[in-house]
Amino acid sequence: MMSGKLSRAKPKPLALTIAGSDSSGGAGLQADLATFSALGVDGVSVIAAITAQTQKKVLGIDPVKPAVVLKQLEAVFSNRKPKAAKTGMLFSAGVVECVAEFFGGRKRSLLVVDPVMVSSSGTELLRSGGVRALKKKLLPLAAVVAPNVPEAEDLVGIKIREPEDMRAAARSLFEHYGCAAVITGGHLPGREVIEIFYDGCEELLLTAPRIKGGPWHGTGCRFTATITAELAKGRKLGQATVKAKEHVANWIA
Ligand code: PXL
Repeated sequence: MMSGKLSRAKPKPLALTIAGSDSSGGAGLQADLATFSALGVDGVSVIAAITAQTQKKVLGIDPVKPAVVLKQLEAVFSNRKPKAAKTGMLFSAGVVECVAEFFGGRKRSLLVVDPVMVSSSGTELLRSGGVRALKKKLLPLAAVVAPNVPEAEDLVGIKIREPEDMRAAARSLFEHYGCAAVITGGHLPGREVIEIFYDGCEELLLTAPRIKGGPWHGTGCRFTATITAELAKGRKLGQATVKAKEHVANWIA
């Protein structure tokens, strides 16, 4: 007979990704869940679009109906609640609106918005109506938005040529939408890759040497998935962003 107290392992924090499936496994939902797992965080997922792709090319995209996205969200939240969530490829205005309505009706969640618009191979992953819905409905609910340079140009409406422009874009996103912003600078030329974080109080400039051989499929997803995982663990946004930069550099290396 056993005696004494049973010691229960503390459950890991839980994080949610709402994103597109990437059949190549390099980006999207698969990259997000792999990142959560690598960082010691349990993951749950909502499939917002289905892509057929190789590492080099998107061969096809199938949308997922907003009602199906909503059902998955309800199923996830009927169980253990995620401590933080991220959005990735949402593809249609209908799905963006459905996600925004779902989170708008809950008390402010830790929501990381990766405004995925175009794949690294150049395919559109968010329709133009989706960009409008993202700006109007989803960004005002976000804790942080993390665009790359072309996405930030689209969201803010300025041309980004140098780190000073990234700073201006981060400030503009904060002023327009009330959320923190991280602009990832991998698209700008230079031997260093720079990220700028701004949350209304703190500004961080993060740099790391560029690793030759890019563009790297899935770095944006892994960057924002790390921020989400670290938020789920209870880390503050600025520190979660520092961790994300480290994690992605290690992953590429
Ligand atoms: O890296 C952006 C991204 C996000 N989500 C999915 C993708 C990609 C890039 O290809 O396929 C599903």
